[in-house]
Amino acid sequence: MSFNTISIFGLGYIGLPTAAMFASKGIKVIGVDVNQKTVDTINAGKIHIVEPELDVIIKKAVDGSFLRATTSPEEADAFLIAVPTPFLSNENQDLAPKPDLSYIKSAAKSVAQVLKKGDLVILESTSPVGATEQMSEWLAEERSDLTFPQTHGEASDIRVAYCPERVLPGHVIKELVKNDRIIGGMTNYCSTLAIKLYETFVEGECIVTSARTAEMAKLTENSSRDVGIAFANELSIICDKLEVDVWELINLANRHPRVNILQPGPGVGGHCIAVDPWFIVSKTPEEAMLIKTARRVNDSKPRWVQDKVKIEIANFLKKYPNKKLNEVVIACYGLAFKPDIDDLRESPALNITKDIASMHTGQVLAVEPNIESLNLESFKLVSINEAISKADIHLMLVDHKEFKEISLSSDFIIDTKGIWHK
Ligand code: SAJ
Repeated sequence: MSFNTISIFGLGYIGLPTAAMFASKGIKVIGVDVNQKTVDTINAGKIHIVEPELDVIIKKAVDGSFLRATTSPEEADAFLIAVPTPFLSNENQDLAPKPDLSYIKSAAKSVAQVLKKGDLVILESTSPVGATEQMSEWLAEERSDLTFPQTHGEASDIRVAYCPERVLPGHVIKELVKNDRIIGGMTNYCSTLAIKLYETFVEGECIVTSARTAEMAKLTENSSRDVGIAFANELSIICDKLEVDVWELINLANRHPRVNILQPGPGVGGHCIAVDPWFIVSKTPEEAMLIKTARRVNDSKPRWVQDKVKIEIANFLKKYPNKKLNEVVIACYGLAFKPDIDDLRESPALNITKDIASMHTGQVLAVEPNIESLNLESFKLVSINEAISKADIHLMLVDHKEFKEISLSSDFIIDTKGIWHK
């Protein structure tokens, strides 16, 4: 079977670069998105997200008529679903937030309208275990005239697989091509077809497993990182209490040949690592004790940083008794969710800065070299030099490369990333 036309549902951070990669290989790609503005932007040969190299590839693909975006489904030989899977926050704080599969459901219903015998449907969205089987059920509910792997195995009309993306924001184009790809077909033939599809542009190895294992693999990768970061964050809090330099400690411990501790910070942000572990916890709340605790540890770190700021304000006023509280200027360095990007989604640094601005009666300055302007009134976006010269208290939140050059002589520094420590 050959794939002449591929349709990708969800033209966001994963769907759009994936569409670009297929189109760059001369395959006809139809991108489907519910957002008309996104569709119009892409059809104009432009992009609505920030990702290095992507703009050039999309322009070429659209100019060459290999990529076209639309809001309604069209026939294709393979369908890739890359829609968001957010979680629904639980009113009961003790319970894990539940994944929201409604975007997958509506994409599946949309795909079902144009499915024909022999088509391949791949779910790429990060999903709880069992979501691919559920998606296949939703397809079957809509199309009783076709057969699906859950009832007809290898003989089914439609092939279904789960193939998670594992690319790092900021390096998406390179990683889409070079990373190994997990291929979780609902049957062996589903996997064979999925490999054939990805081999169009993937240079990494395509490794076959079941759909459920592929789903769990994606969640495991991000949960493993979350647990690792939680360990580092917990160490940073313990070390602060014991007056041990956590950065020196981690460097020393990491000299052991079998120890590799990650870096502490102000908390875990972004739309993957802070979310995906909950997909495991919500399915197995009794068993996933470590994963749940790691989430709680990382989620509690921003509050700890704010408490540190309060202590530092008190120390400052003790040293300068003539100053009033509302005269104390605080500078926050970095707003993005990680270094050297402009992405503010689920950013602990942004949330900490906002919270400090709402708690503190004095001026709060923020420095974010990757962002030119911000529509927020509670704090002022300033240059590095202005922050250094005006602030009384300096709070390092994101280790952007620009901040590593800074040399501060102040006694009032809170360095959550360890780049200014002596
Ligand atoms: N962080 C730390 N300490 C560290 C490493 C990271 O505090 O030692 C923080 C970062 O500052 C950030 C958060 O963790 O706030 C997440 O950053 P990240 O670089 O670890 O991960 P993401 O969210 O940009 O991308 C992850 C990647 N997953 C893994 O590395 C296992 C990526 O490969 C996935 O494709 C992506 O999630 C995804 O889409 O799931």
